[in-house]
Amino acid sequence: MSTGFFGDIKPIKYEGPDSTNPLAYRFYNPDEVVAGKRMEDHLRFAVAYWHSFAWPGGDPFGGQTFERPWFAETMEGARLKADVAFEMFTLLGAPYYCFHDADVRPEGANFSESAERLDEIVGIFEKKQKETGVKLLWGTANLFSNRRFMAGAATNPDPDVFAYAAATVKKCLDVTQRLKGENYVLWGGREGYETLLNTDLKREREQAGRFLSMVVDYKHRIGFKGAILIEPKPQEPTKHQYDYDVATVYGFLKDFGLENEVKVNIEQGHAILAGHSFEHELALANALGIFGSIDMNRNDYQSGWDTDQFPNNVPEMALAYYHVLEGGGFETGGTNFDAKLRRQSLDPQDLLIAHIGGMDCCARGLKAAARMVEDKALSGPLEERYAGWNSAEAKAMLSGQRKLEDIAERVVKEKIEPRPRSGRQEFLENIVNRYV
Ligand code: XLS
Ligand code: NI
Ligand code: NI
Repeated sequence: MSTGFFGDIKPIKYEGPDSTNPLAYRFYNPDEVVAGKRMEDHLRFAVAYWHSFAWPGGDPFGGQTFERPWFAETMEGARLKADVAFEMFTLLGAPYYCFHDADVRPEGANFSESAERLDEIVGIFEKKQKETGVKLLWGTANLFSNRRFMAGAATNPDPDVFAYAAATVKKCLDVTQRLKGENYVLWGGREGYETLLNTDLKREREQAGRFLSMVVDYKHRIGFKGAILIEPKPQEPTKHQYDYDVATVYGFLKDFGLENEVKVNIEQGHAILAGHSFEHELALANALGIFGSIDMNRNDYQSGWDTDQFPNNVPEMALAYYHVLEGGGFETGGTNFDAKLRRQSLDPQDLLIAHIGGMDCCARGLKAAARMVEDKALSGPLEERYAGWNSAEAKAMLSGQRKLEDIAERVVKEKIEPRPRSGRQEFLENIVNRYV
C-alpha cells in the first residue's frame, strides 16, 4: 500500500530523448544494451538513504527546511521512512540503495538498544527487498555524527571510543551481510584532526591500521563475500583526514598489508576537494588495482566544500565512466548517488526529479564512454604514444637486464638524441568532444 508521499504517481519510464516529461527518463533505458551489457547492469544505481530521507535541509547558518512526516526520532518515524524509501527506489527503478545505521533508526539509550532498533528496521528491509527486488549495494556505520565520535572513532585518544566504534562496525557488517549487501564502506568522517597541537599522528594512524585489520579479519570469519571499501576524503568535517585521497589510502593499505583486501569507493566531490579530478582518482585506483565503487555527485566549483549536488556535467561523467569501463567495469561496486537536494527544493517530486536527472546524465556519460572504448578513440593514441617501449632494447631496460652504466654506454655508442614528439592534447580533447 502506498504511503501517498509522492502523490498519485506511476513508476518512472524511459520515454526517449525527445520527451519533455520531467518524470520520465530520456537516456536511462535499463534494458538497452551498451557495450555488451544492459545499462542497468553497467551503472548499478543506488539511492543514498541519508541524503534523501534523513537529512533535514540544514546548512551552517540555518536548520531544517524540509518537512517530512517521518522526521520525529521515533521507531514509528523510522518505519514510515522505510516505507517511503522503498517506494521511491521502486518508482525510480533504482536497483540498489545504501545506508548508515543512524539513517534508518533513532539512537537508543545505549549500544544494545540502538542495535535492537537497527535489527527491527533491518527485518523490515529484508522483507521489502524480497517484495521489490531492490538490493543493498553497501552498508556502513555512522561514526561521525554523535558527539562521542567528535575526536574520531578508530583514531580517538580514548580507547573506549575505539571499542564502541569496533562494536558498531561489527554490528553494521552483520546486518549488511544479513541483507546480502555487496560491499561494506568505511568513510573516516572524524578520522583526522582539527589541530596537530593535540594530535599524535603516528599513534592515530596505527590505531586506524589495527582497526581496519580487525574489520578484514572479521569479514573473513563470518564469510562476508562483499568488498570492504574505504572512501577517501581530504578534509571536512575535520581539518585533515587520514584517508586523504586514493594515493594516500593506497600507501596506508600497503603499510598494513591490506592492499589486496580493501578497495576504494571514490566520490566525485571528494576528488575535487583533494585538488584532483574525478577521473584522476579513478585512473589511479585502476592503476593500483584498488578500484571498487563510486559515489556520484558534484561539488560547486566556487564554494569550496562538499556540496553533494546531483551530477549534471555529462562531459566530465563521460570521462569518469571511461575509466570505469577501461578498468573492466563494476564488479561488486556501483553508482551510488551520494547527492542531496538543494535546501529550497522542498517538494517530494524534487527527490524524484533529482535522481531522474542524475541517472539520465550517467546514462549519457556511459554511452559516450562506451563508444570511446569501442572505437579505441583514446586507447589507440595512447598505445601509439608508448609504442617505443615495445622494442627489445627498451624492454630490457625495464626488466632488470640493463644496469645504469650499460644504458649510458649505449647512449654514447649509438649517439642517441631523443626527438621530442607532440603530446597532442588539443587533438585528444577534440576527439573527446566528438563523443559527448
Ligand atoms: C561524506 C561521505 C559519506 C559516505 C558514507 O562526505 O561521502 O556520505 O559516503 O559515510
Ligand atoms: Ni560518499
Ligand atoms: Ni561526501
